Amino acid sequence: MGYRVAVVGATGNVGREMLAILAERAFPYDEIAAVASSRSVGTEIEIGDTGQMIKCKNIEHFDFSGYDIALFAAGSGPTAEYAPKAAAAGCVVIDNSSLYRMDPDVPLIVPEVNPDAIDGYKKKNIIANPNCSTAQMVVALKPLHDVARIKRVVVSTYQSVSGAGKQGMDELFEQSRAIFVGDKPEPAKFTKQIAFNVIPHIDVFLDDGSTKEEWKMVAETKKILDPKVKVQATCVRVPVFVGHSESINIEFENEISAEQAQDILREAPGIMLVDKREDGGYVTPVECVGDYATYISRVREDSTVDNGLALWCVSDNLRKGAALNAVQIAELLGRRHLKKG
Ligand code: 11C
Repeated sequence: MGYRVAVVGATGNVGREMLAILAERAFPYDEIAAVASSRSVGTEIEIGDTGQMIKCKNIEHFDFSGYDIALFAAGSGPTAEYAPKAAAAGCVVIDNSSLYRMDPDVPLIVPEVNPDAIDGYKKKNIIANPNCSTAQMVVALKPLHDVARIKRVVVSTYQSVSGAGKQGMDELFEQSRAIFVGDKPEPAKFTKQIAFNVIPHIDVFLDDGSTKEEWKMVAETKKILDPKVKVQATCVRVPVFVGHSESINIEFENEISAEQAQDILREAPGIMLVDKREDGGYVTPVECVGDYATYISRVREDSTVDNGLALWCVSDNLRKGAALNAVQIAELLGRRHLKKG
C-alpha cells in the first residue's frame, strides 16, 4: 500500500515541480491530490510527464484526513491557515514557506545534512523545507564542515527570477522583449529593471541594513548545519530564469587544501563536482536546470585567511532549493517513520 499525498499550491512553479519529482522518483503513492486556491478549481494538471491528469481541488473545502503527507508550496498566508488543519487531521505537512522554519518545534531539514533532526516532527506534525539559497549552500558546506570545522562563511548569491515565482519569470521575459523593441517598461515585481541588470535586494530590508533573504541564509544555516557557524550573505537577483548560483568563501578551524576539498566533495551526497580549471570546466545555472545535483566548481584556496577556501555552487532552485528537497524529506519520513509503500 502506498501513500496518499496532497500537493498544496499545485499550480505554482514549485507545486508543478513537486508533482514531476514525485513521479520521476517513483515515490510510492496510491493517490496524489492537487490542491490550490478557489481560482484554480477544476484546472487539470499533469503529474510530471506521466500523462496522468488530475483536477485541482479547492483548499477551502479540502479534507486532509486520510492523507499521509501534504507538500505545501502555497506561501506563508495560506500555509498559516491550512497547514495546522492538515497537521491536526493527522497528515504530516512538509512546508516550503518560511513560516515554520525557525519554530523550535519544527525540524528544518536538508536530508544530506541533518536527517536525524526529522525525528522531532511529531511535536507539530510539520517539517520545514529551507530557503532555496540556503539548501544548496548547506549541501556544499556539510561534508567540508565534517572534516575541517567551518568557522565563517561569506556568500554572494546570483539568484534567478523563478525564486520570485511565475510573475518574476514573466517580468524578465516581457522586459527583455520590450527593451529590444525600444520600450521602457516599469518594474513591477522587482524594484528595478531586471532585464540586462542585477539587483542587490531580495525580500524586505531589516533594521541592520541586511535583507530578509540574507537573514534567512544566516539563521537557517545555523539551524540546519551548526549554530556556531558565522555567515555573512549578500543576495542578488540576476536575469536568469532558473538556477541559483553562489560564490562562497569559507574559513575553517583546521587546515584543508583545495585538493582535499575536491576529493571530499566528489564523494559527498547530493553533489556533482565539475572543476576542470579550463575554459568551460565549471557549471553555470542554465546547465543545472531540471537536475537534482548541487554542482560545485572553482574550488581554490583563499589566501586572505588561514585555512580558507573559495568555491562556486550552482543548483536548480525549484528542485534542490524547493520541490526536490521536499520530496526527499517525504522519502526520509517514509523510511524512518511512516513505513508504507
Ligand atoms: C528567492 N529564495 O529566490 C527566494 C525564494 O523563503 O522560501 C524562496 C523564498 C523562501 O526569491
